[in-house]
This record gives sequence, structure tokens and C-alpha cells, in this order.
Amino acid sequence: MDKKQVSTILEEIGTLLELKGENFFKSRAYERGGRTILSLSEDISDLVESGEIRKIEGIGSALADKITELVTTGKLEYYEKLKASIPPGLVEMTAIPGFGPKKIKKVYDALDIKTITELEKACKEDGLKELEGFGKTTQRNILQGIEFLRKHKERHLFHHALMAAQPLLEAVRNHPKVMRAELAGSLRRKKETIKDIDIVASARDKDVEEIMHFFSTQPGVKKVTGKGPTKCSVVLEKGINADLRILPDDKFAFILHHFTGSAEHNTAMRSLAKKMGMKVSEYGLFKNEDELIPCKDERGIFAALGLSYIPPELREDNGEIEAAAENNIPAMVELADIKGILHCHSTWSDGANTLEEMALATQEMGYQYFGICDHSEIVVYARGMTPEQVKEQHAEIDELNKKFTDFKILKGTECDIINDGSLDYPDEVLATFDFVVASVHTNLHMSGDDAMNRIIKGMQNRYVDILGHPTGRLLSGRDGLPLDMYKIIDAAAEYNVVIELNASPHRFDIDWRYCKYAKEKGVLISINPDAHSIDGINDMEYGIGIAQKGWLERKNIFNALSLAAVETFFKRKRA
Ligand code: DGT
Ligand code: CA
Ligand code: ZN
Repeated sequence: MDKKQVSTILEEIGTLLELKGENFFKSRAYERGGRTILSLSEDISDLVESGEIRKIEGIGSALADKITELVTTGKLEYYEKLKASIPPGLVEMTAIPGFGPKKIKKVYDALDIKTITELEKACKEDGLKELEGFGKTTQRNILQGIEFLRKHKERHLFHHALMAAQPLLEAVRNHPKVMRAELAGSLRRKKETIKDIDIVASARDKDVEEIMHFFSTQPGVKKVTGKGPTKCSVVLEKGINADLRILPDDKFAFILHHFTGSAEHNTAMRSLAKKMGMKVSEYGLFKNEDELIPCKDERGIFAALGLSYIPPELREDNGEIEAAAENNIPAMVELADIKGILHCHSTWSDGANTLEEMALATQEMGYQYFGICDHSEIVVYARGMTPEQVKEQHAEIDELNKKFTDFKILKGTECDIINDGSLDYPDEVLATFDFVVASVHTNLHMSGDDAMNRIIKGMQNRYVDILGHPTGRLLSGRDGLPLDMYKIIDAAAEYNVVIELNASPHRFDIDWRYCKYAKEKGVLISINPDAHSIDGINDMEYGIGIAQKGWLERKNIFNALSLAAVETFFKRKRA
């Protein structure tokens, strides 16, 4: 069991304890323990083996015992028992945005509401009104939350699906009778959320049965839901469905292309083929009705249709076929192009690692600069900083910077844009930072016009360099502000503001669908991890995937600029 898995279980225990109404400090200890584990740079099994786990601050002996049991046996009896003692519907309710364990317990205790369906019915009938704090507005918010959950329930966050898919793909690839195997579907196209995992493979007909059996008995497979001559469907532990398709190797290019999709891209490919007197589908590429044109790989299919290679990320029928026909598919940005990391948090606000740890990790990864952006005062739940604390942090940065050569910590802030569009710090305080990321964390239920005015006014402040996660959406929790992104991009061009592409797989905000327009308008995009721990910096890789999906090239990316160039931008911006 790795750090992430251990941390998830500890945090879940915290939630379960809260649902049981256990001592607040006890449940917090588990949640905090979960975060601590994630912030460790050492390998978790080494720490357990050497007993060092017992010496870590914030991990008491009860927690250390449980971590040891988890890491050595892969299971935890305490957790299993705890889970069994709570109606599963209550745990499901914790996924309703804005409806936390305390509220769930209150409703359960008073009205014996055990499932989301019962909760929904009660809210519709104003059945919670007798409970303190559950007036009409709260009940309406709960109903909206349930609706959001339903809409998104069928989809999984990209990184969850990828982590579930990778070991399966590896296993299939390493099977001696498998010739080729690849991820397909939305996962290969790096979409922000994933309905199910698609894997395609090639093998000889007589081996298919054996490979399917091997696939369906992999660790992590919970249930087999379908088996046919070429397809095997399973459900994984996390509730994610996965399909494996196996065909002879001469069909591989066609099934890989077809099942990579998107359906819209496939449709456009089909009409192009038709125009050229050909036919393309999962069965092959044909001319003169049924004469197969052999293609060894996808490149061959595209070439036969007069197209250059189209990377999977672009296959959304968003102009890729026209561009490929003119040999005009751009070279998309890559992780290696990124020169520095901006917008991260530390223990100064709600991060798990210290500023120094975060900076050293960034330097270690080979970047030139690290822009710390802890929260501003208004975000109380994230321990937003007072101007006094900002001064202290700046003194620490000055000291740390003396130690570095060829690397620099930039003094940044993630300053909230409050309701009326003004910034949470006055200009005198903003002026003390090297750069300012402005974003929204509060009042995300605003209406269209108010939301637009708020963001645009925020961007007009000359100290604002980057608009952070523009809508404030959470892919698993809330829609965010209803912004007209085209107008926001126009405003960014007018006021010379960079727009963030938040690389956290929970956000991916700005949405990739608007990146091409930003590119046309000459608005630079900064790919920022918004990391709250060292591990979070690795989200950059996901952000790069989304940037590629948005057709962004190196020249469109702000933090692909050198340290000197970003510093010049910041200085000119406020001059
Ligand atoms: P999702 O919803 O995240 O699973 O997205 P995909 O793209 O993985 O969709 P999925 O799993 O339903 O199907 C995989 C691919 O198969 C899809 O991207 C394109 C192809 N495909 C599926 N249904 C159709 C269809 O009705 N027409 C065409 N042209 N292609 C299809
Ligand atoms: Ca799929
Ligand atoms: Zn942030």
C-alpha cells in the first residue's frame, strides 16, 4: 500500500468517526495524520519497517499502529469494523457538496434519514425545517448538491481513472501472448473526467480466452460484468468500469483509433473517408467497397486519408482534421518546457509542507523558480494570512534566497477577489509581493452578471498578474461561477493578465475548451499546480495534458518563460 492509499484511508476514518459523533479531536487527528503521510518525502514502507513512523510529529502511537497494519497487511481491521457500523448511505451523503458529516449526523439522529433518496424527499417536502440551521435555503442547497452529484456520479476524476488503469494496462502488456496493448477512450484523450476505462490489445484468436481470464482475475477487479469473443468488461474496486478488447494484430490500428474516439472525431473521419471514396470504422479502412487498406498503426490510417498524425488529446472534432490536412498540427507544450512553478501553498496557510521544503523540492525537480502563493486573509478556513504574517513570510524568503544560486523563491500571494471585485489586500500590501494571483474561493453561487463584474473588476487591479482558477469549479463538487469565458479572455487580453490553467485534477480550470481562443487572443496561460504538499507539484503532468488538449504550445505558456522574463513581466505590469 502506498502513501496515497494510506492517507485516503486515514482521512476516511476521520470522516467515519465524525459521522459517529466521536470526539472532534480524535477525528481531526486521523484527517491530519492522512495529510501528514502525504507530505512525507520518505518511502512509507521504509518508515514502517524501521519504526521511524513512530517518531513523526503529528502521528501518535494509535495512528502509527494502524499505519503499520495497513502497510504490512494491506488491510485494517479497525477501519473495516468502523465502516460496517455506519449505514453506507451516510457515507454516500458526504459526497454531496456542502453537506458535511456534522449535518449528516444531525439529520440522521433527528429524522432517521439514512439514504440520499430519503434526504432528497425530505428536502422537497420541507421536512427538515424543524431542525435548527436547515431552513429553506439550506434545503435548496442540499437539493442542488444532490443534482450535481447525480450529474457527475457516472464520471471519475482523470487521475483516479488513470491510477486504476495503469496497473491493468501494464499487466496486459506483460502477458507473453499479448502483442500490443494501449489505453483508448477518454483516458487516452486526457479528458478531465472519465466514464470508463477502455483498453485495446492484439493477440492471436486462440489466445484471447486465456488473456481475458488473466485480465479478469487481476488484483483490483471486483466483478466481471460481461465476456464476449472480443470483449471483456469488469468493475474495479473503486467502482470504475473497464473494458478490454482483443483482436488480431492486423486489426489493432483500427480498433485503437476507433475506441480512442472521440465519437465526434470518428464521425468527422468517416465523412472525410466517404468524400475520398473510402470507408473507415473499427473493422478497417476500405476502398472500392470492401478492399482492405492494411495499416500497421494509426499513422497509417491518417496518412491514407491525406492527414498528418493527430495526437489523441486533439481528437475532439475541434479543427484537428482540417489542421492535419494542411500539415499544421502544432507541437504542443511538454513538461520539459516548463521553467518554474507558480501558485503553491505552504504551512504559512493551508499547505502540508513548509515553504523551505516546497522550494527545495521544486529546485530538486530542476525548475528555476518557485512562486509561493499562500492564501489571503478572508479565506479563514484555509488559514489565510494577515498583512503582519505576510511581512514575516517575506523575511523568511529573503533569508532562504541568500542560500540559492540559479534558483529563486518569488514572493507571491493567492489573493481573493471579494464579492464587489476588490482585492482582499489593499494595494500597499499587494505592492510588497513580486506577483499576485487573484482568485475566488467564497460566494461561488453568484449570478452571471455579478460574477462577471466581480472577476473583471479584479483583473483591472494593476497588481494582478494571474487570474487563478477562474470559475472556482471543483470537478467532483461544484460548478463554479457561471462566467462567459470568452469575455473573461477578452478582458485578460485588454488588461494584460495571464490566465491560470490550474493543474489539480480536481479543478482543471480554465477549461481546455477555451484555451484555443486564449491562444488566438494572445493571452498567456500559466500552468500552476496549486500544490498543498510536495506531492501536489506532480499534478503539473496532468495540467500539461489538459494544455495539450487545449492546443497550447510552449510559446503560449507563461511559466515556460525564464526567471528573468517572468520577473520583467511582473515589473512592467505594475509600472
Ligand atoms: P467516456 O464517456 O469518458 O468513457 O468517453 P469515451 O470517449 O471513452 O467513450 P466510450 O467509452 O463510450 O467509447 C469509447 C470510444 O468508442 C469513443 O470515444 C468513440 C467510440 N465510440 C463509441 N460509441 C460510438 C458511436 O456511437 N459512434 C462512433 N463514431 N464512435 C463511437
Ligand atoms: Ca471510455
Ligand atoms: Zn491555491
